[in-house]
Amino acid sequence: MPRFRDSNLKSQPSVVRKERIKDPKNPKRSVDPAALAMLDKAKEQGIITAFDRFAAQQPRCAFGYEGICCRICFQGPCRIKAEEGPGSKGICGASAYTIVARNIVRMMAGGASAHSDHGRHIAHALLHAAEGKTADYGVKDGDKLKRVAEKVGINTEGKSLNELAKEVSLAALEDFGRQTDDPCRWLYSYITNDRKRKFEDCNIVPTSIDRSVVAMLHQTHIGVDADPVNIIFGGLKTSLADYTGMHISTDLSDILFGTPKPTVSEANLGVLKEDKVNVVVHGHNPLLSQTVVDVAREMESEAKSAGAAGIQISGICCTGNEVLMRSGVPLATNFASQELAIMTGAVDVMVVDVQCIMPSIRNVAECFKTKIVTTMDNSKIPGSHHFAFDENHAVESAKGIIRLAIETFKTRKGCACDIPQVKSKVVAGFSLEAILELFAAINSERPIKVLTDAIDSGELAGVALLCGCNNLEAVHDHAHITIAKELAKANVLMVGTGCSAQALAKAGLLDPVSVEEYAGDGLKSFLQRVAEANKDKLTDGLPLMLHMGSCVDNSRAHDLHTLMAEEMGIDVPKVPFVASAPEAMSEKAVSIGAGFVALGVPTHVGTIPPIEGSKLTYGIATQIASDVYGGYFIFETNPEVAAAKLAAALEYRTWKLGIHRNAAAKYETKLCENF
Ligand code: NFS
Ligand code: SF4
Repeated sequence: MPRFRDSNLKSQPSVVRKERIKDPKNPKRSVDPAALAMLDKAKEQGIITAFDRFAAQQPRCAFGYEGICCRICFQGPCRIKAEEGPGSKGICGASAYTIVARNIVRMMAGGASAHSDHGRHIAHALLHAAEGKTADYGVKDGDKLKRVAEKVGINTEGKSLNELAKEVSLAALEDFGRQTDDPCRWLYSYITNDRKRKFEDCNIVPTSIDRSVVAMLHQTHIGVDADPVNIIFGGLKTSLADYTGMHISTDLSDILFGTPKPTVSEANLGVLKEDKVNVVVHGHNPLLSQTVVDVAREMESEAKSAGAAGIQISGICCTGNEVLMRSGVPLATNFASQELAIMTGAVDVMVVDVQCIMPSIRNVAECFKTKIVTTMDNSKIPGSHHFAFDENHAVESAKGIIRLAIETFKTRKGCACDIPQVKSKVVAGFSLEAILELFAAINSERPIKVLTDAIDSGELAGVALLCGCNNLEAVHDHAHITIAKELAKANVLMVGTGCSAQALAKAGLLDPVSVEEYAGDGLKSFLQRVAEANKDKLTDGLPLMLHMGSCVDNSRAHDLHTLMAEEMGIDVPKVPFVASAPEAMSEKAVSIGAGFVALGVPTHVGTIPPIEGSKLTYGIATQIASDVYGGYFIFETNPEVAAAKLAAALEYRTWKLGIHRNAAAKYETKLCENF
């Protein structure tokens, strides 16, 4: 990690392990007023939630927490129990560094699988739509289809949209199963040439998604790789396969459902309506949620004949982000508080697809009228309803789900609900295309220059991506909100995704009025200037953070980073761009984070992943990563200190770039390539 002006700022957390979890036995650990109200209700009614189960799990096993428990073969679990002697290694002789490295890269393989399988599902839907095999989906955004085709090197001339969609989806599917040694096409179409060289030099170019995951599981089988650097580099290859899968998901979802544009909506449990049929979509895949949203619009009259005032759809987790971005559907809540939405008693159906769905939602639903509907072959919860969802039965299944919700509403009608009257206005929908269009109102030739000029002039301190999950280990939403407020004060332009963006949405930080309260002078003038130039499109102004979408849409943020690098004439690790996952928890977060680091981004994580058990592996994540890729991890559990570290990382890059630019001007040379 580079040295910062304040030498107290390091990549290690400032908080010792014992003090990291505030008040671990107290189940009321949230700063969201709606969640707190529901936690009180849960206590009164004796309903157990994730907040209680977190307290029950304390204290956690130190071996697992530090990553030095190995369960890769069943001679174990082996734990590293001593500094030396037989207890200092696993039965097979694996050292702490091998065990920690193997564990963490297997998490990357899990994350890459989840994102990519989602992308594959969408690629199949696009292919079948293009071949006329399903009537339920079709190309909605032909312009995006052409842009993507051109970007990945497919000739568009003289081809119909369906011909092109078929070619693009087949090319995407090839990235999953290519057997030659050519690189993943989506990865190589979007990164800089300098990054390609770097990845080739380090031998971490994935040739296909499936192959890189299989290779990773092989490499970490008992008795294969013991070298932590080689294992972690294998993990980085998998994380670049993850990036490939995420980009495919974003691109093909935009083609099928439209590229997001700024939209006004609301967030938090107050969006649920007692007198309406409430359908909550939860999970990740827009194939399901977008169809439910579209079908619900056509079924309003059925709901009204059942005595409801209409149908209210709202979202949780990333599928919620997908439909917010494209259709302005309000957000109910984010990951940690998913059970609490059911606690309102107002949810008729919670329909789930894949990932981040707590199985406990079914237990909470039992205490109310709520029905849980699962939809995917690979994601079922015992005791819930299942509507098999595939491309050929999408509309039919969505209709069945809405009808079940209407029937449930009939039995719920008249029962008391407890909907906390808490909600905030939200302006979201900032795809990269939407952001560039806003900038184009100021500089139509080179829109991205509006941003890089603002950094060069010192108006903005840089760009930060806020992303990632909730983790019950943290006080729900607190770190997301605190870091956002601190970075806003420091004039950092923020973009966001995932449950992080949802935390800010609920807290009112995606309401443009928050700019006046929290933004520093530079950020304020930048946002106001861009909003002013786009008065016709942005009737409500710009919010403090630009919501770019779900977690797969971190690919949009990477593209912004790459565009900045190209405009500034430098490679990505020199751009003042940082990322933060203040409350990360999932395997997907591990693979996204590792990908960010390989793409040259200083990446803060506010909840410590299980790697502290090996100083060597920890050093690879923080120090060696920085030396090789220019990106590195910053671990910090205190959000104020984390914001200071992120601001310092930006300052360091701007300072260094300034020095090299001055030197280049003074000596009339080109900008040095290797700083
Ligand atoms: Ni991302 Fe989205 Fe949320 Fe974390 Fe889960 S919903 S894909 S993994 S918890 S941000
Ligand atoms: Fe133990 Fe080695 Fe088996 Fe891991 S792989 S459980 S360290 S014997």
